Amino acid sequence: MLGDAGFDLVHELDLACLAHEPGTEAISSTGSRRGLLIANTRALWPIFVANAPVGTDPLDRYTEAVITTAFPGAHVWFAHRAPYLPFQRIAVAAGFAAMGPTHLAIHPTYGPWFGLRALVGLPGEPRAAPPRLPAYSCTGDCAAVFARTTDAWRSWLAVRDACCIGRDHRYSEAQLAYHYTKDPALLLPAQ
Ligand code: B12
Repeated sequence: MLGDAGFDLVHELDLACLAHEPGTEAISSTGSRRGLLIANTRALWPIFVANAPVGTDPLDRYTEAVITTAFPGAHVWFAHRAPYLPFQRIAVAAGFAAMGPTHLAIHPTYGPWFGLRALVGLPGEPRAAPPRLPAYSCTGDCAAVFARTTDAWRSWLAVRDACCIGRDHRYSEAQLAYHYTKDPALLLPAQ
């Protein structure tokens, strides 16, 4: 169901792995151990565009509607909701991604081309220990691009483009432009 709605990356974790991660006290205080980290690749874009709710913050509201419907009664923390949880560090502690020299979390297959959306705490024991990451061999070429960032969103896009991992999974131009600008016109059907 989550995959059909565009949230195609679901990573099991033992929430105990966050015990020493600053800023995650709200998670440990629930006592839940079985966690799911929910993310998306570019697969989300066409599904979201076809189902985007009208009004402000459509992606946030779409995300909340899908995930709360999928896990009724569960603890759910959304990456977009303040007070923000440190989702990048959660992704690293969970074995989902490694922290790159650009402070972007890098997935071994998708590189920087994913969005972290939510963490779900379920009842019961964790299903699997966090898996070891496949070797992530970083050329470090991105660091120079990161050092040149400005207020222009294209300069931040250049940081993602400089990552040596996951280039085949780059977002479409429309998805990219939407994530950086939130321009609602990008959600309208092509004329
Ligand atoms: C607030 C926020 C922002 C703010 C402020 C960031 C800041 N430095 O203060 C703004 C709007 C500027 C921002 C921008 C971007 N962000 Co941002 N942001 C967040 C958010 C919602 C909360 C961060 C936070 O305060 N965490 C809580 C604190 C306690 O944890 P922390 O580990 O100390 O957090 C620090 C880092 O997360 C860092 N940070 C946040 N965003 C980014 C992006 C980059 C490139 C860098 C270097 C650092 C950074 O700033 C935090 C405070 O110092 C997170 C989602 C989340 N809940 O983590 C996304 C998140 C970190 N952002 C993300 C991204 C991709 C970006 C952008 C690159 C593009 C975008 N918006 O799609 C841009 C880059 C900058 C730009 N100018 O275009 C992704 C990172 C994915 C990844 N692979 O690592 C996240 C996880 C959102 C997601 N849905 O996946 N972001």
